[in-house]
Amino acid sequence: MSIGTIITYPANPRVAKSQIAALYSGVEVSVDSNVEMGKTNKSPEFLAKFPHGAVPVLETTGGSCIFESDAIAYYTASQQENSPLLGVDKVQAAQILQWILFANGSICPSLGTWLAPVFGYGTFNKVTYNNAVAALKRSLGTLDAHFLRNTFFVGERISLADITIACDLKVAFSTIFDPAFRKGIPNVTRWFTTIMAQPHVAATLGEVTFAEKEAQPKKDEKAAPAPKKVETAAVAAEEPAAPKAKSALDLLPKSSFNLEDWKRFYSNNDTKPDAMDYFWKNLDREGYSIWKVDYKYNDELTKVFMSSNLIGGFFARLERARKYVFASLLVMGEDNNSAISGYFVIRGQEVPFEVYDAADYDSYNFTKVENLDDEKTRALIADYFAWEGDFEGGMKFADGKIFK
Ligand SMILES: N[C@@H](CCC(=O)N[C@@H](CS)C(=O)NCC(=O)O)C(=O)O
Repeated sequence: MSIGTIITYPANPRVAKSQIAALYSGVEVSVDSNVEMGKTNKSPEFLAKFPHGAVPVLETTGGSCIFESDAIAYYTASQQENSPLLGVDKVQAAQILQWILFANGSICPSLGTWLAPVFGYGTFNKVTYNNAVAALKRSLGTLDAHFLRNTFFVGERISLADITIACDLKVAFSTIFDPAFRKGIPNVTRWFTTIMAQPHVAATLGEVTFAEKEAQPKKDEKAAPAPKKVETAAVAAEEPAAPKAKSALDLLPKSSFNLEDWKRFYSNNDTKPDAMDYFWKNLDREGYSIWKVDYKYNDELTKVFMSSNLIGGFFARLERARKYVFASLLVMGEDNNSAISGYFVIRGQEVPFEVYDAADYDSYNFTKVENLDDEKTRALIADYFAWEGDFEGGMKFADGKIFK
């Protein structure tokens, strides 16, 4: 059972702190990435629970509310009795807290000031910018001296401090910490690389790209878009703000099948038979295609909840495809004997850029379903959409996620 739901905007790197802690602690945490910044997080219902109106936040299964990504990650790690992520004694516990507080007080604010104009969230001010870079260098210098003699922040193994601070720094390593900057903090860079290579970290964050060139602040105020959200800490977003590109899919001939209507109908009705009847009656086969999707590395899957997290990660990275795709992806089987597969309904007749550009795409086989009139095929798709039935190899449904 999930310990609760983290509420956020899509692909928020601060959420990864808890997702990684969950993998270490053997618990499941759900993520609802449907926050529309400035709207959802400022609504009276949201503010009644989370008065600062910032994300991510966690609503625990017991109904408690927690904000601040590090506190959420702490709660997640603490689900495991005597979690090694939280230290083996009181001194270690305090030192872990020390580094997390140090990062929040002495790294994230200056990092945020540096990154904001780079991502177009704030106006560039030379003095503020230079001060932030200088302050950050000083704080990273403290870390670099520590990592000259230590592999991890505390003790001889990874702790919550390594996880949260590596997540705070990830976007900086891939955008503004260019080779020259990294040369100035060789021990921090080595530590960061070590943390990124830990299996639970890599499973959550994927492969990290190191900046080749320092991304520059947008200095032309007129060119910078209005601030979309108030950034108070280090990580603004995964990517620098880019002009909104029109999708090639928007240029396809108009379709009679309205994907939004289908998603709504699916959500509000029984899948069998009502939603499936609606689906086959309304589907425009010229305008949409259906794909069987199978994970390529089922042999490597272990815990069912970890496989669910893989699906969650894939879906989070498909955000740009939301207007064009509906999908049901399931984990079938049990711990240490499971498979991930499902069906995607996709605008057009090809797998579009919005899907194949997602980091996880290469881990899946996408096979176009051609025999859409075949009763057996339709029944299987209905099973996948309804999360019930006998799946390939006699496997039973274990968990699933819908992309809608
Ligand atoms: N220290 C907080 C920072 C949270 C934060 O600043 N979130 C931003 C988005 S990345 C936000 O929701 N800003 C809206 C606001 O502060 O009103 C954490 O780690 O959770």
